[in-house]
Amino acid sequence: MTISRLTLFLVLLYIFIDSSNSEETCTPYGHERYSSFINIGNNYYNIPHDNKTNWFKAREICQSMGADLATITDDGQLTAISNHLMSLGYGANDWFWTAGNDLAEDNNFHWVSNGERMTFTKWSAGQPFGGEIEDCVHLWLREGQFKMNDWICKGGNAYYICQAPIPKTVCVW
Ligand SMILES: [Ca+2]
Ligand SMILES: [Ca+2]
Repeated sequence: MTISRLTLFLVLLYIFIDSSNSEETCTPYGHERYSSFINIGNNYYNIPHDNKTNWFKAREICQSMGADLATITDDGQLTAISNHLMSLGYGANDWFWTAGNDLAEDNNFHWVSNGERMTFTKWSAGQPFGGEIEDCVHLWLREGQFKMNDWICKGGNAYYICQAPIPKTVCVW
């Protein structure tokens, strides 16, 4: 009896591992591939390298992963993200959306992910300077580090940083 239970356990374990690794589980939903959130600093991020879009669409994509645009609340986290992006070869022309915005009230920046005010900011020189035209915050490489800039939410296409509370792997298009 013990052996047959062990066999049953191993079979179920095999099925579980097989289904979690199989590419087939992505297919029924029309997704193309798996993509993992990786640990950077104290959080988990997914930074698609093959897609640029506007801020709203970027948020939709992050939310479809059970995540949201990145909420960067201290200098250590920004530095970790910045170092990661630079290690991948991203430079001055690669911009990355975050959850930061002043859509509701000009020059009063909040994180759309949790509704909290942006108490930590690290603007690049001369920013924010977008008034009512530039309301969404992205990172760009300025003065040797990825820093913040307000930019046109719907007019501009950029990469985006999705953040999840736990490590996970998701199906993406
Ligand atoms: Ca603004
Ligand atoms: Ca700006």
